[in-house]
Amino acid sequence: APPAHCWLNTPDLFDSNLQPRARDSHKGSFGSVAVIGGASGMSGAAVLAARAAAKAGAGKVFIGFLDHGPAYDSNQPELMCRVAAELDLTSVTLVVGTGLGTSPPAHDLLVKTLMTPRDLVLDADALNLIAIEPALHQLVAQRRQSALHTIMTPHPLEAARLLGVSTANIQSDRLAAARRLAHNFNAVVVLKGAGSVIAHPNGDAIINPTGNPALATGGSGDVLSGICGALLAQGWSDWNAAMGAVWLHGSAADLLVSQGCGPIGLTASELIPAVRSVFNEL
Ligand code: NPW
Ligand code: AMP
Ligand code: MG
Repeated sequence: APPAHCWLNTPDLFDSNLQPRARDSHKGSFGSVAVIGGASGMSGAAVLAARAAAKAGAGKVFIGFLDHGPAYDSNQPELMCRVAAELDLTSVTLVVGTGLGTSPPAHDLLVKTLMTPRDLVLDADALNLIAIEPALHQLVAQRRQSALHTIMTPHPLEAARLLGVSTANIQSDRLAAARRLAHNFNAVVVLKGAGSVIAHPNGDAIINPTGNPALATGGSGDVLSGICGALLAQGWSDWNAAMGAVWLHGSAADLLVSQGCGPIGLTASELIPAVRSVFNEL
């Protein structure tokens, strides 16, 4: 095998995707995202991912709540809120796991999405369910053979669950852990945390320099998964979408801290419009 490489993340790595919008473009030009998650008590996680997908440029955004959720998002009524079982998955990019829980219905929804031939972001409880049930590993790993894009976004504890090791073990060699996950699951992996590592199944890896401890707040990972979904929906590869999303997410937090909105007390909701600002400046 050729030697694997490691880079620092900069927009130069994904600027081939930064084309101006064509004058005759329409919402269909920018894809649709469906966020599947939001079990009772964690609806907000799915809402955050969906709002982020919309502000990162997806043409249309749906939420499929696990069982029941709000009829619409009064802060962002353009989101289309459904029950997951009623979503048409045939032409959407899927973001699965934010606030999904690990109940039997959550498991069944995850299996359904893994078997849907659409690009996919796996976060949070989707990762926890995969960690619990090794039979799901193969469903993830075989997707790449069908040219489907897959991004997994574990934080260190989720990565530890997936690899069956301790969080300390993950953190002691983050580059190796991210590469091992990408290899095992045949997917692009974002190992989150200070200096997020993006790993490709071929062994290549990217370390992200943007972001700061303002991001250490509930929901910030849910925002990241929504951005990943939006970039996939806009036609970016999983590799470029992962590096673009992580760079934008961190840069948005850096911008907000420079404006006095952190590091103390930045909320995940506030991150979302800043992601849009940073993206439009690129
Ligand atoms: P500790 O405390 O150090 O032992 P969990 P979750 C560790 C949803 N959410 N470096 C750390 O462990 C999610 O989408 C809903 C080192 C931390 O306590 C999920 O579906 C929200 N360690 C569900 O909740 C907003 C690190 O992991 C533990 C680390 C559960 O997700 C919140 C947490 O992991 C949330 O997003 C790091 N960089 N990062 C909503 N508004 O509805 C994390 N850890 O137990 O998997 O719980 O991440 O909160
Ligand atoms: P989650 O734990 O799923 O909510 O994800 C947290 C998000 O915030 C991930 O994108 C992390 O990379 C990011 N994050 C958390 N803490 C830090 C930190 N100290 N520096 C930079 N990014 C962080
Ligand atoms: Mg999370």
